[in-house]
Amino acid sequence: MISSTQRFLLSSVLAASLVGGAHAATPAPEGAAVYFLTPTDGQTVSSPVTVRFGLDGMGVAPAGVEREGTGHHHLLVDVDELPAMDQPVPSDEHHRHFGGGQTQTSLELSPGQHTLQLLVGDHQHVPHEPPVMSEKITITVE
Ligand SMILES: [Cu+2]
Repeated sequence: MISSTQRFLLSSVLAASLVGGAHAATPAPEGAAVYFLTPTDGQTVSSPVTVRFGLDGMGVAPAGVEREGTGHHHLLVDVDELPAMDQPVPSDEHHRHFGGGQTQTSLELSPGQHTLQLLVGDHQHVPHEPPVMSEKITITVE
């Protein structure tokens, strides 16, 4: 975890590096946080897994709707290397978009260990600045 001071410094550096660039990142509301309501880290579950997304300090809006202080959820499944934070989140079986504004899903997973992580994207599926991202949790599917 990084402190809010580090976060602020990081934001400033990133913001400065964007000055003059064509792309302006969507700012994350101060204190915004995303996390898993279910399942919890280390939990053993059976498939399909009900995954519930928790979001504090900002709102959910469908993809394509530009509204300050909002975004939509992306669920990263078994992703080791995070996607680029200045581009739209990829869309494939490892990067699931919830562009309708959904806050939960039913996920089919094979038996064994899997990792899950949440990443909020703006109206264009691009992470906020700084990114609003959950911890990565590991679950075991029976
Ligand atoms: Cu998206």
